Amino acid sequence: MSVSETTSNVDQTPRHPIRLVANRTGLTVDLIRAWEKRYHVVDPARSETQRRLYSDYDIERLRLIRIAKQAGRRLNDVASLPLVSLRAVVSEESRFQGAIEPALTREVSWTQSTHTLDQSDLVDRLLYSIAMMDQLRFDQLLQQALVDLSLPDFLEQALAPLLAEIGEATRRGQLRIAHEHMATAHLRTFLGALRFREVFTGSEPKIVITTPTGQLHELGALMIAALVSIDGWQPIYLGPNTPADEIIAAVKQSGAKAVSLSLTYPADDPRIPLELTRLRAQLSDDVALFVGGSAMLGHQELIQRLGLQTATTLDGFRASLMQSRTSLR
Ligand code: B12
Repeated sequence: MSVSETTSNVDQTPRHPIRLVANRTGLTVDLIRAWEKRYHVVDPARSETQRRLYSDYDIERLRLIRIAKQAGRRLNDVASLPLVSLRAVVSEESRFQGAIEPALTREVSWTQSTHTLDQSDLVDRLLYSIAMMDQLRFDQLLQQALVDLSLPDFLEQALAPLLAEIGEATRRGQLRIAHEHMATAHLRTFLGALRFREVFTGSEPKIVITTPTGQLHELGALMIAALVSIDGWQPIYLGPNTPADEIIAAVKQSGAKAVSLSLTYPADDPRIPLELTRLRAQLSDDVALFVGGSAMLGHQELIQRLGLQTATTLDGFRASLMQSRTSLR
């Protein structure tokens, strides 16, 4: 055993049965036994009844060796490496493997170090909980992040990059459609609840928030709905895919002073210019019309021509919204 092995801070008390080890490492019981016999990857203790007993240290070794093997390493080459070298191998591989493996390695070290969230790899840990289909953990991480971060930082630094990573990982086949659906279904309710976290008196100016006809991605709009509440606006969230005439009706009935539209996909839907033009023409001049989202970029000329308000960052959006509020007085 090398020096780094003896100084490793991972608990070496033998206490876990092989089934638990299989669950935690993603290996089958048979494979664990075979790796022990053939490659001596771990050397479990025995209980009084001769059952194998593994430590946290064994579990971490097995998890890291599994990742290294998946990345293409030969078991013979990694089986006897000390923990510190295994971590180095896996972290080297993770730079080439994309989102999921770094999440896995960081989760391993996180579980053993501290339970305080470290913002720098929050996105990876969220991603990891999704990859493990662990909705409870996903929710806990989101709740904790909201304690650690302001709402704007939570949205911009955690959620927006997380959604981009989910999109990429799904496209690359590292996450399944089911993972993406689990995450977005959860975020819909999670973000939805944030809209009413602030105390409202009922006298706040109102803003109608939605996405236009054909735009089914709604998380951007939900992020906006959560955000405006902290600046003293009362959000009226219509859900996605709302025709211009219905948005107009909602504004008239509620007396809203602003509308926010999120465009995500598809960017080239010919209905977008028609709906935006109709909205601007039918809404009274004192109703501010905001447009944002990743698919907005292709419509700059139209946005300028119609005099719509826009922003590329959430901070920029808040600043413009603040201005609209001042002009209401
Ligand atoms: C969640 C998701 C889904 C969910 C949507 C669930 C739901 N109820 O919303 C589901 C699984 C249903 C889905 C389906 C599809 N999706 Co999808 N999806 C995503 C994902 C992962 C997140 C989308 C999201 O909500 N983004 C919203 C926010 C976070 O991003 P944003 O628009 O950039 O907004 C930011 C700012 O602009 C700002 N903002 C937002 N609104 C506003 C408004 C104002 C006024 C302002 C100022 C700012 C602002 O706030 C945000 C944070 O900074 C993205 C990945 C990604 N990179 O976004 C893919 C993604 C958008 N989807 C994509 C695709 C291709 C699809 C499908 C065609 C997949 C398929 N083969 O079926 C379908 C199409 C469905 C349809 N007909 O529209 C592609 C689009 C590619 C493209 N641009 O051409 C993406 C980019 C994934 C990818 N990398 O390929 N998807």
